[in-house]
Amino acid sequence: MEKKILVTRSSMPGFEEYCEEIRELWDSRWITNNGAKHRLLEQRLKEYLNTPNITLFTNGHLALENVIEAMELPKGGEVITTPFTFASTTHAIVRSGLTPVFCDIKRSDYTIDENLIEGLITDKTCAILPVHVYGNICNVEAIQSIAERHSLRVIYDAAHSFGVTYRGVSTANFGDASMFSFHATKVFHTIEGGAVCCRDEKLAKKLGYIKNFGIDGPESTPYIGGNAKMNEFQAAMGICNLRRLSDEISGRKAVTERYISRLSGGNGIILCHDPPFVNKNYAYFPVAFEPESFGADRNRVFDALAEHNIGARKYFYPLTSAFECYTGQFAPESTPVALDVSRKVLTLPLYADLGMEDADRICDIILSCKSSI
Ligand code: T4K
Repeated sequence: MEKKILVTRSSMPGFEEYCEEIRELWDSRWITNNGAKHRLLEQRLKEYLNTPNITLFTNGHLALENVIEAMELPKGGEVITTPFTFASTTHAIVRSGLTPVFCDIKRSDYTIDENLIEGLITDKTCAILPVHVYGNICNVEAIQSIAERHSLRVIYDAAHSFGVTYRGVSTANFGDASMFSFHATKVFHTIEGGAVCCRDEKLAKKLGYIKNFGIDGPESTPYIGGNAKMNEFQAAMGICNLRRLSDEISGRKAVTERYISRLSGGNGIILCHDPPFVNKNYAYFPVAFEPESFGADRNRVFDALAEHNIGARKYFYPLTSAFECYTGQFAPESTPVALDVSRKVLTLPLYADLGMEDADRICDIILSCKSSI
C-alpha cells in the first residue's frame, strides 16, 4: 500500500515546546474563561494582524454566528453571500434566522462576483457575507463601496485567509467584521478555534459578553449569550503555532510553487492567478479540470489519486445551495459559474512538510489521467 497522503496535515509545535507552554496551567489551575494564555494570544494576534480589536472563540463557526447575532441584523433579513464555500458560512446565516441570497463567483479566483451583488439587493437586504475562499481575497474595495451606497453591513468569512494581506493590510481589517477559523486544518491553528476582528470597539465588547452567556460581571447579565469561549489549551497551542507561522507559510509556498511549475500550462488545467498587491498564505491549492481539453474530468482525477492512497478533496462540492437540508429552498442553477466550478475543482494535498517527491508523485498521477477518457 502506498503512503497515505491527505489533503492537509495539522502543523504541530515541538512536543516539549507545547508542554512548556501549558506547564503553568498546572500551577494556576485556571484553564478557561479568559485566562492568561487567552489574553496573551489575543495580544499577539492583535499585533500580528495589526487590528484594533480581536475576540477569540472556541471555533470559527461560532465566531461567525456570534458576530451575526451581535450585529442584530433584522430577523428574516437577506444576506448576500456565495454558495461556493464550506457548510459553515450558509448554516451560520440560516441558523441566525436570516435568508442567504446566493451571488455567483468569478472564475479567476472563485470569490464573490462583485459586479453581480447590486442586482441582488432588495429592501430586505441587510448584509453582505463574502468569503475569502482558499485565502483568495475578495474585491474588498468594490464590496465596501456597494455596502456604503446601500447602507449594508459587511461580514467577511475570512476562515481561510489568516496571514493574507492586501496592499499591506491584513484581511482582519476589511468590512465591519472578519471571522477567522483556527481549526486544526488551517495555516494557523489552535486545535479548534476562531476569532472575530472588527474596528468597532463596542461590537468587540459585545462579542466578549455574548460568547460568555451575556455576563458582564457576577451580578450583571445584559445579553442573552451562549458559550463559545476558547480555552487555555487551545490558546497555548496558538501561542506556539504563531512562533512558527512564517515557516509554515514558506513551506506551503514551496509546495505550491512545485505544483504550479508541474501543472501550469497543461491543457485543461486551470489554476488561480496571483493577484497584485497580495501576500498569500498558501492555505489551499485548488485545480479545476476542463474535461474537454484535459481529457479527463475532476472525478476521474480524484479516483486516480485515491487509488494511490492520496486524499485530494472536492472543496467545495456540492454547493451549499444544493445541500439536502435546503432542498427546495434555493436554486443552484442561479449561480452557474459556482455550479460549474464545484463540478470541476479539486484541492490538492498541501502542508508545509509535504515532500517535493510526494508533490511530484501527485502531479505525475494527475498528468497520467490526461486523455484517459
Ligand atoms: N467558513 C469556511 C469558509 C470554512 O472553510 C470553515 C471551516 C468555517 C467557516 C468554519 O470554521 P471552524 O468552525 O471549522 O473553525 C475541514 C475543517 O474541519 C473545517 O474547519 C474547514 N472549514 C473545512 C474546509 O475543512 P472537513 O469536514 O473537510 O474535515 P476533515 O475531518 O475531513 O479533515 C480534513 C483533512 O484534514 C483530513 O483529511 C486530514 C486533516 N486533518 C484533520 C483533522 C481533524 C488533520 O491533519 N488533523 C486533524 O486533526 O472540514
